Amino acid sequence: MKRTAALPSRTGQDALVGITIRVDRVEEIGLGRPATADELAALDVRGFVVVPALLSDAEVTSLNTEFERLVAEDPESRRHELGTRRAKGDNDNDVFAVCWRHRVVLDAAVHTLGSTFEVGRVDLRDPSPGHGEQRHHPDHGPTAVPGITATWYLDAFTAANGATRVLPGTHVSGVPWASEIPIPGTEAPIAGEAIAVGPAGSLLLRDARLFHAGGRNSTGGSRRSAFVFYQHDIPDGVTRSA
Ligand SMILES: O=C(O)CCC(=O)C(=O)O
Repeated sequence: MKRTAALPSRTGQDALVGITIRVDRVEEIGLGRPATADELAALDVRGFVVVPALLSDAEVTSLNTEFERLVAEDPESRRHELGTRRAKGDNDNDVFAVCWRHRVVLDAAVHTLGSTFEVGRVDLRDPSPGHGEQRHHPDHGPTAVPGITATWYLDAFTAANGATRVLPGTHVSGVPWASEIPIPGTEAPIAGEAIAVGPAGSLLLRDARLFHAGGRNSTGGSRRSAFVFYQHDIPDGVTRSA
């Protein structure tokens, strides 16, 4: 299902997948401050940037309340990925508006994708204690396509709780292994790897071609996040996980 409705209301209608956004509506629908030139340059050069504490404490609290509600209501929430809690939020849920309509993210999407692109639903993920490590992967299928992934930190992301691991520059260079082949040492740092730490409310902006992996949550607490994908054409019903 494709929609061209950037400001849906909460109506209980079908889930919105692949909402089309045009550049001339970004100013109107955008929430918060614009992206800076330095943030967009980091995205170009390294393939990612962490913007610390972009959300207020109140926004993080509301998002976590919604996170817990959706996970509790979804009987499949623990079956999508072993050792994680996962669920999806709808774009017409007002609480999630800040995740997919934040101006920093929309500016990054325009920067990478041009004048028209789509945004997907809001994915929620929380690796349980002792779980969460993934293989490095990009956020596209077998064929590399441009995109932006926005990860919102709903808890502080630390090296101990499995903050996202990224391989800077691999959005351009690729990696010497194929994306679906398990690599040795997934839990050990790989040369050149960066760990995208930040306080709750931070944003990790990634070029979707960047190789990255969720880390293992070695603490007893949660490591909740909400992420949103922007591409020219988001396949309906797509499930992305390593
Ligand atoms: O949660 C993370 O740090 C990364 C998650 C991810 O890349 C995925 O589930 O595909």
